[in-house]
Order: sequence, then structure tokens, then C-alpha cells
Amino acid sequence: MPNFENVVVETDLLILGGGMAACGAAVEAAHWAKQHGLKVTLVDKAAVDRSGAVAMGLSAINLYVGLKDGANSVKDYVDYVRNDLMGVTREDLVANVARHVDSTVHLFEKWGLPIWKDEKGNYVHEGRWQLMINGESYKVVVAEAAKNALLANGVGEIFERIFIVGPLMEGDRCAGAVGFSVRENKFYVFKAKATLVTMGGAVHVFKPRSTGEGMGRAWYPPWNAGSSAYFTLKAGAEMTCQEVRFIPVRFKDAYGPVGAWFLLFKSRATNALGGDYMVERKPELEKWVPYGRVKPIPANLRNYLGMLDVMDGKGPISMRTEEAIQKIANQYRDDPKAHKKKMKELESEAWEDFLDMTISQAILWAGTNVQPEEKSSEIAPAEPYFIGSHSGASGAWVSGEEDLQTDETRSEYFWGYANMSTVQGLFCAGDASGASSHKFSSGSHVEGRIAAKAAIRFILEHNSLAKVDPTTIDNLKAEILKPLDLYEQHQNASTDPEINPHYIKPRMFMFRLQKIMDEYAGGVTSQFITNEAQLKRALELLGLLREDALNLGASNLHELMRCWENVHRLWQAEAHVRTMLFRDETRWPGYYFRSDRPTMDEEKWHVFANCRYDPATQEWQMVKRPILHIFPQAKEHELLGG
Ligand code: SFD
Ligand code: AMP
Repeated sequence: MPNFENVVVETDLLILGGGMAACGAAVEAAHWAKQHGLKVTLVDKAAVDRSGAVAMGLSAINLYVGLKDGANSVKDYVDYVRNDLMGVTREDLVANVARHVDSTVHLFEKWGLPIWKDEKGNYVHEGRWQLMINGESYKVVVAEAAKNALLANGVGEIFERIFIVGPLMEGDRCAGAVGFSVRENKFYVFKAKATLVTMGGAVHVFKPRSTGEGMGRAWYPPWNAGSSAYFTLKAGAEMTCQEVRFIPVRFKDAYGPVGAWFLLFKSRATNALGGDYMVERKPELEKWVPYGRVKPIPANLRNYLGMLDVMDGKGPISMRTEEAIQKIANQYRDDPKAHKKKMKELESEAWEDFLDMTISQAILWAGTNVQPEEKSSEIAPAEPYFIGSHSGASGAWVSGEEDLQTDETRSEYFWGYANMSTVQGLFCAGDASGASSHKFSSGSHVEGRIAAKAAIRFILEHNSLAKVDPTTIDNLKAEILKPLDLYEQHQNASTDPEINPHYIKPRMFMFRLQKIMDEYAGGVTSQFITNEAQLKRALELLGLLREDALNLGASNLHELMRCWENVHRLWQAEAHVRTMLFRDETRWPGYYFRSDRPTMDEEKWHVFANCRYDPATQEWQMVKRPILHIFPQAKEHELLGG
């Protein structure tokens, strides 16, 4: 085995990940840590400047409440999120993000992020909650502030290109994390008084639509591989909404965003016959009341209406970019000069929307001779992703903030520290915390801040480093580096290093995982449909894959990372399948459909479906948790419009 140096780092607060939530956490933690003489350490598998979902930039800030203008209230946002998730949401968590998020957006602007302004100096909205930005450098701007907060103040340190594999535990308390450098032969042990997990969601658990040379292309960034879910599951934390995957409808093949087209340009999407599924399929929504009647129509139901057209043989579905652009420009048709100017402006906005966050879509447009003002573009539902901060909801079950609880919610939703999971000292934010969807980039940043502040308080009240037995660390090191050993020992047993009787390479492992999920757990190939028998078969096959996970082989550090990314994906997959099996109904058609339970069952399933892996018994437990309201006047059935 190659010689790996052990690097032990002791800290007070350990932030895992360097994305939006982590950067928010760094800024907030630095403030409180400085006051109390504490140390904060941030660890990212990549380089913070361009890591995570915002790496390429974004073209909008999807969550801004605008409390100061009085445009919206916190309750308005909670209503929106709950309705979009077909009634399943933790109101206390969403409200906590919503009441603080504007301050984070104002910080972004102060740090230099250009937010579009109208002639009166007001933010330009894409939709009710979304602001348009020139966001190519969004992540760089946010990262710079995080780095300044930690490094310039001398309260912290940042480790880049360290892949975190899993938790370090002392009994039931999280005592830190272990991982390895992806550049040098170094094994890292981070010992901490509190640990904040912000390692994003998961992609490539399901077979992507893209194949061959385009295979890595997906909507969600390929480098987020389920590390948050693995970490929290292995620590024994209760997880929530693991069945709630997100399927974004995107411009086909390069996954360009649709929000600006639907909301800002007010575009329609039509089928091959020119029909608008949102109009023609409206009666279908009645099957999903009360949520079928809310405004805006929940994202999964919007997806579902389009999918019904495709299943009826009416595809492809097209975004009518040419129609939308002409319609806006036509308002200026009496003045040819103004018309020409407006057309130029709209064209440039259309291209910038992609260039700001999905550059490959602009390249695909260019490569296929698309001029959006002349020709419509195909859109399609992507493969499923796990992204609790967007329109999915999967993540750890975390405590809410004390002042947002009612007498009823307190015993269910509060256990001392905001955003702490059910494991002592283990906090989660962004995609890592569940049941609080629609946080997006700004909400994830502010949730990182909320969690970091609570974690600092936890540290002050539990101010000791755990004593971890050295043999525990040796065992973890041997387990984590095993793929390198296996490869070294057996590489000569076959002529092709990809195929060997003694080990499985991570790429092959990933293909197997994706095939299982795609075919049995409601992926693209099965039109997002599954049933009990298929889910049970998926579990059986995942069990066999789990056995083979012990024999992953890696020829170098990069492949070692790939091995562990795929183990992380496997655990995310298992939590997903088990929870879809547990929830005996179809609640989110358009995300997945249980063909054996084709309707929603409000009486039995108006609950959170939670799961937990018990590290002691190595068994999974499934449990229902109640959906409770924090705005007593706002019981959802009274709220619904339509
Ligand atoms: O509209 C390890 N999102 C959008 N949000 C917006 O506000 N506006 C938009 O325009 C958005 N669009 C969008 C969005 C997401 C994606 C994928 C696309 C487009 C294509 C959502 C936000 O991006 C999202 O909500 C936040 O980024 C979530 O923040 P966070 O912190 O939970 O995740 P992250 O930023 O991806 O960061 C994860 C970090 O973890 C690191 N990491 N580090 C160490 N060890 C490991 N094992 C690790 N595994 C991961 C990563 O490197 C990263 O630093 S729109 O089109 O939808
Ligand atoms: P997207 O580009 O699809 O991620 O959308 C960006 C934002 O706009 C998210 O907040 C979406 O929920 C919202 N959104 C996208 N399309 C629609 C639509 N047709 N109606 C209402 N909201 C939408």
C-alpha cells in the first residue's frame, strides 16, 4: 500500500463543503468565533471559488422575500413552499430561512454581485420571489467574502481538495470527519466540537439522459455525489423526505434553465401538435386537489402535465422562445427603431441567461444553429436529482429555531439548536438539511449562517474535543484506502485494468447503480414510474451492489475519490428506494409515480416519511412524523387559491 501520512487537525467548528451554505456559515461563524476565541475550519473537495452547484454561475437569485418593501411576508413564502411540495414541508425551517434571506441578498450586493435594477433603481424580478443577476461570477464573489472572513480575521483555515468520506464518532456525538487529499498521499483526521455538513445533494444516482461523450452532462453538478446524505446516515442521523427527488424540466440535452423563459419572458411550452398542455390538461389537476388548485401550480404537477403529453405520443415539447420574444417586441412595433432595440435586448438577455449558468446550452444553441427569436427549442424532464434546497426536499431531519415553535410543534421540531440533526454536534444546511425546499442559492447561504451561529452556541455549551480511540482511526484509514490496495495487489490478474475478477472500478460500479435506479426506481427509461415489486427488486440488487462496494478498486487518488463518491451515491439510492416503498401512495406525480398506488392518500400520508440507519445494528428504521403548522391561522386547506 502507498505510504499515507496522517494529518490530524483540531478545531472548534468544522464546516464540510465550500458551497453556498458553507460560505454563509464561514461568514457568520467567523463573526461569533472571533468574539469567543474559537477556531473554524472549512474543508472542500474542490476549490471554493468555483465549487458546488454555483460553479458556473447563476442567472437569478431564486429566493428574495422583499420584507422591507412589504411586498411579501414570511408566511407568504411558507405558503408557497408548502403548496409547491404538495403539503409536505417544515414550516418552521422555511420561515427561518425566509425571515433572514433578504439580509444575505443585500450582503451579496455589497460584496459586488450585480443585481439587475430597473430605471427607478428597484431590483428586476424574474418572478415573485426571483431576482435577475449578472451571475457569471456569483460563486467567486461569495467565496471571496467567506475566505476573507475566515483568513483575514485569523479565526480559521481552509483546506481545499480534501475529499471527506465520513464521520468520526465518539459514541452518539459527532466528533469530526475523515477524508483524504485528492492531490497528495495524505489521510486527514479532523477533530471538532461541532461539525456542519454542507456537501450538497446528489447527481448520477440515476442514469442520465446524456450518453457517450456527453455523459457527464447533467443539470446538477457532477461533483455533488451524495456525500451529505452518506455522512449523516453513517452518523446515525434521522433523515427526511428521502423519497422527494427533483426532476427539473430543462432545455433538452444541455439542461439550460427554463425559469427565465416561463416567468420573465412569459413563454408557453407546446407539444408537437401546437397544444399547450398547461391548458389542455388542466382537468387532470383536479385529481390532485387541494394542491392541484394552488397558484403557482406545483412544479411536479407542471412536469406531470407535460409528461402526459409525451406518454400520449404528442412529443416533443418545445419552449416557444420565438413566440415569446416576438410578443414582447411587438409592443414596440409602431416604432421600428425601438422595436429593433428591444429585439437586440431580448436576444442578449436570452443568451446571457445560459451564459451565466449553463454555458453548454449556449454552445449547443450555437452548434445547432438556433436563434431563439426565430426557432423554438425542445425541453424535457431531466433524470432525478437529490437537491433539498431546490424543488426537492431530501436531507437530514434537523431542529428548528426555538422562537418559531408553537406549543404543538415544540416537542416534535425542536431539540436545542437550530439546524442540528438528531446526532449531537452534527449540524446540516443547504442541500444537507431536509423538508425545507426552495432555499436555492440565497436561502442555502442564509441557512449556513443560521446553522453556524447555532453550532457556535453548541460549542460554547459543550466545549470539549472528543477522545477518539486511535484504533478507530486506523480502521477508518484502512477501509478508506482499501481500493488502492486491491488495485495494487490484483492489477496484473487481467490485461484490461477496467475488468478484473478481484475488483470493480468505480465507473463500472456507477453504471450498475444507475441501471438499477433507472429501470426499477422510476428513472427516465421507465418514464418515472415504479411500483412495490420494482422497488423491492431494486433493493435486492442494491444489496448485491453493496456487497461489491467492498471490492472497489482504484489506480490513483482520483479514482479513490470516484470510489467513495459512488459509495455515497449508493447510500443515497438506498434511502430513496426504501422511502418510496414506505410512502404507500403517489404524492408527487411528475417526480415519480407509484403505479400500484396511483392516488394521493391525505388521510394516511399527510406526514413526513423519515428513515434512519442504525450504525449499531446496521438496520434501517422507517418512521412517520407529523406535519404541523406554525401559523395557526394558516392551515393549508384554508390558504388555497384557485
Ligand atoms: O434556477 C464536498 N440553484 C439555483 N439557485 C438560485 O438561487 N438561482 C438559480 O438560478 C438556481 N439555478 C440552479 C441551481 C442549482 C443548479 C445545480 C443549477 C441551476 C444548474 C440552486 C443552488 O445552486 C443551490 O440551492 C445551492 O448551491 C445549494 O447550496 P449548498 O451549499 O447546499 O450546495 P453547493 O453549493 O452545491 O455546495 C456543495 C459543496 O460541497 C462540496 N463537497 N466537500 C468535501 N468532501 C466531499 N465529499 C464533498 N462533496 C461535495 C462541493 O465541492 C461544494 O463546495 S436554477 O436553474 O434552478
Ligand atoms: P428553474 O429555472 O426552473 O429552476 O426556475 C427558477 C425559478 O422559477 C424557481 O423558483 C422555479 O420554481 C420557478 N419557476 C420555473 N418555472 C415556473 C413556472 N412555470 N411557474 C412558476 N414558477 C416557475
